[in-house]
Amino acid sequence: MLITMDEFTIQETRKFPQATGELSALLRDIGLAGKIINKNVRKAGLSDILGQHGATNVQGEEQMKLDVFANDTLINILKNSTDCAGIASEENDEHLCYEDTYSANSKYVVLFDPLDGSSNIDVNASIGTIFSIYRRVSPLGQPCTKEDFLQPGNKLMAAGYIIYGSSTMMVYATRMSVNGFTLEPSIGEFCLSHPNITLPQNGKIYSLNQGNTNKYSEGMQNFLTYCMESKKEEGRPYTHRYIGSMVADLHRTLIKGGIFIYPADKSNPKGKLRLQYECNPMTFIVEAAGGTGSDGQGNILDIVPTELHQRTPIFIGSKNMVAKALEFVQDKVTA
Ligand code: AHM
Ligand code: MG
Repeated sequence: MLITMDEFTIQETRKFPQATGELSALLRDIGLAGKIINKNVRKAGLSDILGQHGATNVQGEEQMKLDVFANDTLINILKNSTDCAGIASEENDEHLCYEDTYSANSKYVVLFDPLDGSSNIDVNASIGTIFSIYRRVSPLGQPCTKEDFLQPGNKLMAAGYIIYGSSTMMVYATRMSVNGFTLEPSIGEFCLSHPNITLPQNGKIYSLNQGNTNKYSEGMQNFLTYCMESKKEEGRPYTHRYIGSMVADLHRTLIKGGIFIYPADKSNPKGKLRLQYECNPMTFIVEAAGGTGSDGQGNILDIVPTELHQRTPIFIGSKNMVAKALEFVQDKVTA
């Protein structure tokens, strides 16, 4: 029998008598935004016919770039939801507080990357929305503050992503578990398809932009040599897979095991990916599934952010593979 994401979330919430249902409501709102974004992502290849960004279609609607559309959709749905005090988005320079009375009294803030991997739209590869939910630290009844968004990942209440792939899935994690829900298009509901996702401790896939090898540190280059070395009894050489869309690469890592790396390199001494919008939520999900995430020195989730858009190197995935990579790069993460 199908269990919808809403049914599942409510059942889980009932296990905690003190729960108010606000977190479930937020997850439902993010799921709704995901369905609306999905509807437009599915039409992306028709943009030449429907009109490019800025053009007006036959219904008189202005066509928007998909990442702008995704950002606006999340901002508006969370504003209307009244369960969210404010948001921060990879697309906006500053955080945004919802100042109506309901929102000001709500205890959660949401951070998101509305459409990650958007350079993959042109080639019809998977892209995704990544989100994080924190309990605010500012007093209820007042507008949220920047401090609410500068909390370390170890304070996350929930995090997840929606992947617009060969099917559309929403995966979210709480401290208890990670569960995946596939969109059933005929009823427009996310339905439980991947209960209790657990990441294998070992993996055979390494995932990174190998084209950047010359820019990597010596430790990273030695790790790549280790991955490619022939040692049949240890399952090497490993397989290399890289889509260049973090949600897609992490989704595969979560299901099959492996390691995903975006290290520091000569062009990006702090790495490329964003701590709050990409690395924290993904590490929270992967940890809840039994894996781990590091910046090369320590756990990603322990980094106390100082800026909204800060970047970090990331080594994330199966515990044993991450530990092995760190043996090569520890103390040598800067290229
Ligand atoms: P974006 O937020 O501008 O889409 O960039 C993030 C993306 C990730 O999805 C992906 O892991 C990474 O950039 C790929 O970068 P590169 O092309 O340097 O390998
Ligand atoms: Mg991104």
